[in-house]
Amino acid sequence: MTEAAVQIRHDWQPAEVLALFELPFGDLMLRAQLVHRAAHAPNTVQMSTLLSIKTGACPEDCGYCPQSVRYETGVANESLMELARVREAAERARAAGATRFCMGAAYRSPKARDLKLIAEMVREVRALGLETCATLGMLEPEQAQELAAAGLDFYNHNLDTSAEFYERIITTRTYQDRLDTLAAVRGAGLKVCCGGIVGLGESRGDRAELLRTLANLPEHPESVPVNQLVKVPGTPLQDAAAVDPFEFVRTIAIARILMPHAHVRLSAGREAMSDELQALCFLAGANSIFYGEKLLTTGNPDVERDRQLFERLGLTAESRPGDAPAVPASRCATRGAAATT
Ligand code: SAM
Ligand code: DTB
Ligand code: SF4
Repeated sequence: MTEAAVQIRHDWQPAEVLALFELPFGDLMLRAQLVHRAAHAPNTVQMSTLLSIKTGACPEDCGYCPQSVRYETGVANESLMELARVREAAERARAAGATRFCMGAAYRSPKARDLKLIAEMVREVRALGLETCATLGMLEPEQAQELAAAGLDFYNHNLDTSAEFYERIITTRTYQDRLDTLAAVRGAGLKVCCGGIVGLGESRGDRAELLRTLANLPEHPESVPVNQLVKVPGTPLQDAAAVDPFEFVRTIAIARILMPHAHVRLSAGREAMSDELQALCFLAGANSIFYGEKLLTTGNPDVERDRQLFERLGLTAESRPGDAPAVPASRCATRGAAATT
């Protein structure tokens, strides 16, 4: 029965996704759990730490973002961080237990000179044994290839919301620009991290369309961050209406059902969530978090609160790929032998 729960499809229809949103909550949670348990170890959570390597003064007008130059949000602008400081932050993240280090920059797209410096950062972070992720705005295919050559594992670029609602939130780049960047990232052989935000004033239909667009990409993103809007004073969305927390959980559950093998990340917004709400998100199939007390410019639960939450829920951190065998030891021997022949 659980095997049948996992369907890898790229032809989801709008009505099918909306029908999932309209299921009784318990029925939806059961479906999400069946998919989750068939596709993943049920109680492990992947942990990524974020670092803003270039902060503020972004020319884009994303209505949710504290780093846009257009809004007075009190974020201090900082130029590209020095390599040594990035390495130190990555070492701290690793020591705290993160397995992936995500470097974010407030760019529309990276300039050639900066991309070279960031490629260096990727090499250094990778040498520490961490997975690497970057989010630098739009990329051309050659830029994606340059990052891949430096050993970048993942590139984060979100669709944020449905194509239709998108232009109410961002006017300085199009939905198609985002899809083109995702194609460039895939084309370079990078893993894709792509998701969106709940709470922008979008409808349930928009949430359904976001998830449908993600699932109907030629390949499912390996990582799907589901952010709850962090309402930052000074941004156009500072007073956006809160979304029913159960609707947020439903969004996670449907991301899990539509993209069975993806890591679905319970992303921004955790600081404002109760432990109980986070637990429901994990039950719905979330199996990744941002770990460490800061996102890019806003807060995140501190490490101690997360440690306690994991302990109370019986969750453990997912090990770094290659660190510990994901298959029983008996089968590892065969694998090892095969690798030497
Ligand atoms: N500048 C790059 C870009 O936009 O592609 C990379 C960094 S940008 C901050 C990465 C993502 O963070 C956005 O696409 C958005 O989904 C998310 N984000 C930004 N501000 C947020 C907020 N206030 N609440 C929730 N998510 C947010
Ligand atoms: C993503 O989906 N969420 C992260 C990451 N990708 C780069 C960013 C969240 C940012 C929240 C607002 C801030 O801290 O500035
Ligand atoms: Fe700039 Fe990214 Fe923020 Fe948009 S989300 S304003 S592109 S930093």
